[in-house]
Amino acid sequence: MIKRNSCITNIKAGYLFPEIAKRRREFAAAHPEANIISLGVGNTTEPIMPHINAGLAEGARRLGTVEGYSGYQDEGLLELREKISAVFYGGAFKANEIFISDGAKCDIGRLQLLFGSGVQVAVQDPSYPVYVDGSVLIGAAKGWNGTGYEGIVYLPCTMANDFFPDLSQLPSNCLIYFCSPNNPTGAVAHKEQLTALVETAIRKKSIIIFDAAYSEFIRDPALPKTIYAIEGAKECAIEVNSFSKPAGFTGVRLGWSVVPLELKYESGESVNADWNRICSTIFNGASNIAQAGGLAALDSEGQKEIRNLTDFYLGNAKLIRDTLQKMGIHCMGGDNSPYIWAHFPGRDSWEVFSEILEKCQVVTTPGAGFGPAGESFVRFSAFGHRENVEEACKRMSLL
Ligand code: PGU
Repeated sequence: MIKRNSCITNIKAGYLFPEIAKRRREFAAAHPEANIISLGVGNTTEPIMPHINAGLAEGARRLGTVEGYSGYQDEGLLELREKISAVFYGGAFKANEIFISDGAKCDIGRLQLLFGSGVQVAVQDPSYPVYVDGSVLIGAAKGWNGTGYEGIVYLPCTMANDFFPDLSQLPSNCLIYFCSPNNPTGAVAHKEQLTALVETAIRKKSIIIFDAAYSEFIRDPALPKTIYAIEGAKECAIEVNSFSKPAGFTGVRLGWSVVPLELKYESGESVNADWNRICSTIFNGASNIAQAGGLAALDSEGQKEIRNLTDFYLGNAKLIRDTLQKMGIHCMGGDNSPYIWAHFPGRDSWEVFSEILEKCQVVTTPGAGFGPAGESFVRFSAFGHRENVEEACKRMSLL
């Protein structure tokens, strides 16, 4: 028989969020009377707003007409790529530098095909699990050594360094995953920090994959919403982003990646050309209905709806943060990000997860699931109906 892919054998545990769902199911089975509230996985809960929803509906309607019908569109609708460049990057990119995807997670997985199994990967620790697990799946990271995977450089982001890594630890010629606003810590890197990141990447001949999936939650105008706000970033960074969280498209599936024409490998060859080759080979584009919704999300009415929706989730985040702070729990995030990163000094994060589930019937995400430096933290997600968030806060404050 064919042997199992050894990269899959190297994966230590199941993907974090299904594991949490499993523990929730087990708890529900043992306590059928419990009214469980999830502040665990960052999954949107509010209906898609009317103007954006009308865009989706109109996209579906047009497919049923001769004039409006469309089929494959490999790199995505030209109009959508141009609009993304205009709305998010002040027109700094040509349409052929913007690739429409079915979401940031899917692109994060595919992007590693550009660099293969020989690349050294560095991640913020803690980080969104897909960066590390995706690296293991492609063979860039190897076996589990008890605290982390061999081949991954973990850059601790802790209270001691204000959740920004020590860049002197960054190896040369590596792929750096960087997420801001950060999942899970909620920290948002400021301009000087991102400038240092870009300068270090250029000096160390490395490439950044910048995950900006939560950029629309930034309210402080001094905080950069994109890595391309930093001079030099076009030479060293790919950016992934998504309509999932700001427009409620977690189930619709629409995102994009920016691969600048200036970005080159050591050999001088174009990363953009290879990404085009990969996408046209193993990805046939995002749904054209989703893209019609994306266009509606980017006009002025859609932008207002995004602002309202992200304001709503930020309102939830404030409720959670205020509750935890009143309880004397030190926490980060929740002001320019939908995640609150709460510290339980000296505690095992899975144990805290279980305690909150048992005593409050509230699901969270244990910090250790995001990397070794996540131990003794728990992540609270602000995605939820307001009445559920209020009820969860009420139960927690009685703890
Ligand atoms: N990037 C970051 C940093 C994320 O936190 C998430 C979702 C994504 C990308 C996914 O974006 P899509 O465009 O929808 O693909 N993180 C959530 C959901 C869990 C998951 O497995 O994606 C979370 O709870 O962390």
